[in-house]
Amino acid sequence: MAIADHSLSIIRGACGHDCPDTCSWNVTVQDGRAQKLQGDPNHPFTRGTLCAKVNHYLERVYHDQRVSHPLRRVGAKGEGRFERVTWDEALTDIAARWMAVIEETGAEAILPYSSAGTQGLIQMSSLDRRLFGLLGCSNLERNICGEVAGIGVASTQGVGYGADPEDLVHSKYIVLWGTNTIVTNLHLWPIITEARSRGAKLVVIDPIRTRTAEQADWHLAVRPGSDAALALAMMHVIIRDDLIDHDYVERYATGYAELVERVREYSPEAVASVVGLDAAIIEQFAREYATTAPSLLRPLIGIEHHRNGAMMFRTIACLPILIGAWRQRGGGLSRSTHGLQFSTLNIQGLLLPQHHQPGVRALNMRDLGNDLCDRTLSPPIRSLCVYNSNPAVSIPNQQQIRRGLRRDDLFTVVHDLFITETAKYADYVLPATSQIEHLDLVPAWGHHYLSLNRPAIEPIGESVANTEFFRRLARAMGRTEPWLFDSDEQLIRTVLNSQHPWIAPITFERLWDEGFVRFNPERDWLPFAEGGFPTRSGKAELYSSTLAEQGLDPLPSRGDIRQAPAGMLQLITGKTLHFLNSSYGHIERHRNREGRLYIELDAHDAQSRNLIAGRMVDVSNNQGKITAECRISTRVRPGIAWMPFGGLQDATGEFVSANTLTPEEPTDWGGGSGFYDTFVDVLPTNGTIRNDL
Ligand SMILES: Nc1nc2c(c(=O)[nH]1)N[C@H]1C(S)=C(S)[C@@H](COP(=O)(O)OP(=O)(O)OC[C@H]3O[C@@H](n4cnc5c(=O)[nH]c(N)nc54)[C@H](O)[C@@H]3O)O[C@H]1N2
Ligand SMILES: Nc1nc2c(c(=O)[nH]1)N[C@H]1C(S)=C(S)[C@@H](COP(=O)(O)OP(=O)(O)OC[C@H]3O[C@@H](n4cnc5c(=O)[nH]c(N)nc54)[C@H](O)[C@@H]3O)O[C@H]1N2
Ligand code: SF4
Ligand SMILES: [Mo]
Repeated sequence: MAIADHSLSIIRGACGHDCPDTCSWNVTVQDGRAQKLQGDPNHPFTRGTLCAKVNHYLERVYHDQRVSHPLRRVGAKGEGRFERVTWDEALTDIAARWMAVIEETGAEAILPYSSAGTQGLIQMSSLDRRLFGLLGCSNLERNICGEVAGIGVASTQGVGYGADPEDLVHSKYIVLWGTNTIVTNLHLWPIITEARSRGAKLVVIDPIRTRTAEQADWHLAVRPGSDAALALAMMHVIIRDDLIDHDYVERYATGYAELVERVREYSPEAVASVVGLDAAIIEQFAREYATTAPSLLRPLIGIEHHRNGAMMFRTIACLPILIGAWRQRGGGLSRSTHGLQFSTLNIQGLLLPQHHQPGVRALNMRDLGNDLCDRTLSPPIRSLCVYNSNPAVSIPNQQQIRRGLRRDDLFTVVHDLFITETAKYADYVLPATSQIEHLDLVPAWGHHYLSLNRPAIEPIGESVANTEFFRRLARAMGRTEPWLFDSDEQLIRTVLNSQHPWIAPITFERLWDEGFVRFNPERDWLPFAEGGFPTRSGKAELYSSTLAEQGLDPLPSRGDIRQAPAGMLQLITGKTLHFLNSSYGHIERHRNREGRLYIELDAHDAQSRNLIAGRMVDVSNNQGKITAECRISTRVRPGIAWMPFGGLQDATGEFVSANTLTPEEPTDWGGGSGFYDTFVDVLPTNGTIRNDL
């Protein structure tokens, strides 16, 4: 008789959520069940702590609402009623329907729809891209997060990344520019705290007095979308007062003379009302920034969600060049490390683009609602395969998305851990594994460590990892190409098989033993201390001929700053402490912490609309309407309202998303979404209020 193994084992892993921190963790397992999940104290960046969400990750893993076997719809679309089926039944039907679609209208009528629900590399993008690429399904432009910021910065400095975030510890002047670090990038905070203990000043630029702004030495509550105007006024002061590093600019930048002309009109007085700060404050900020060394700018993603998002990032990126801040450790600009990590890995080997069908159309993920409802689209979208994303919550123009998802002639397949708002509309819901049930390689966008996530427990029920889901689909469709069936370990070994000097010493075995490895071993690395900007001119482009060729403004500019129509408020819909994007909203602990759906606004704005704190209000525009609890605070600038993004129950008990109110309008370039340029009326509501939520 076999003796049961009651011994404890500790398995190393890493968080796969869409978050810059990529924390390392240890999972304690006994009798096949995970007992504890704790931060790994050995990780130099995440240092043994997790966060308000993932401290309770095992509740998510073992949640009784986990989808544990394949489900087929029995109710109406959106109702969320399903019956249990076998994997074989589901796969046979999906394969048959897809082959019929391909036969009748071509594979472009199938749209794979995914985001970064897990940002582990092979579960995010590997066999899915190979299979859908081979079939010739529509491509998806995944531009909802980070693309605009990256491309905006790159139009100035050639790439979207900058200084190593760990180098912030050497800074003497840190500007958190439209990023709520304590909520969204928690593990950077101890580094900032250490820099402050060594004398650094912390400035936060945000229209909202966030948790991070509250902790700052100086909070500049700018008007939304005005950051490029602020940066131009700073450049005006820097040039006027000759705080320029002329040697750096002459050697490593191009377009200085044109920039001097451009910023002439942007005096602090001229932009004060646009930016919403006194001219004297702008003067002081510009001078402090330019005369304290090393000074470092830290934008992350947040401000790309404006219509002038790319231009704001491009313009901000000009500042460190003018003052030569790149020369010093702890100086320059530090944002996502995503591009740096990806440029060292063998991504082509993972995706195998040589096997994809050529000339296939690409649809932007932002436009899902209109694309689903567009009967003139040729071919129309006849099937949707959703994984790693929850568009019925996170994408603008919700009403239109839901109208599209309700279409009787749309065949929708969703692979997720839970019956998400999107899954409620699916014909099939298939069970996905959590991070402690599958293997993955996890790059980070907030630091320079690459982590291996080892599975700690067997998959719950009949759930399968994304890679296995796509192997099964390929088999059901009769495909036999061996590279559609590579194992998870093979895929990771492929992506590590790169000649880049920074990655070359990292092997699968080393990651298995050590859990994480610093991918950039050069501790003294400074990206642009001696120029080396990888632009077309080889210099930092204060004037960009590439932008000119695209019909865009070649010089930094304030961009198109949207103004609220009379009587309306600008609605910013952001991230919260206890949710991770559209995730965690259905879990009691997290929902209780965030409370009922609310909108927060300034006392004068509330008074002039007869709004009372704690009462329900109707928040509406021509996109739709949401009923939310009114909160009145001094955190938000007059003229602005703030509402959490992600799933919360409204006054009627429905899960609603702030994206009911956001339009699909694109950013200036980079293909993103101007979510935060949303304008709403807020009025008292007479609707019924449920108090038992
Ligand atoms: N109004 C407004 N809208 C926004 C934003 C905002 O600030 N305001 N932010 C935008 C941004 S920056 C982003 S990144 C998006 C994010 O929006 P979403 O894409 O909705 O992000 P997540 O909640 O991270 O993940 C989506 C889904 O992936 C699932 N998932 C997790 N792991 C796996 C897995 O291994 N396999 C499978 N198949 N599924 C998995 C999760 O359960 C979840 O349902 O939202 C955007 N939308
Ligand atoms: N707890 C938690 N952490 C998360 C997430 C989450 O949902 N919850 N999501 C993750 C994801 S996907 C991402 S992309 C990152 C995003 O992380 P961040 O880049 O920090 O992004 P946001 O929270 O979208 O926006 C940051 C701040 O920008 C401010 N802001 C809005 N408009 C403007 C403006 O015009 N100018 C200025 N200066 N500020 C403005 C907002 O008020 C907000 O406080 O966070 C990640 N981390
Ligand atoms: S969500 Fe972010 S902060 Fe929380 S554990 Fe995961 S990587 Fe760390
Ligand atoms: Mo994001």
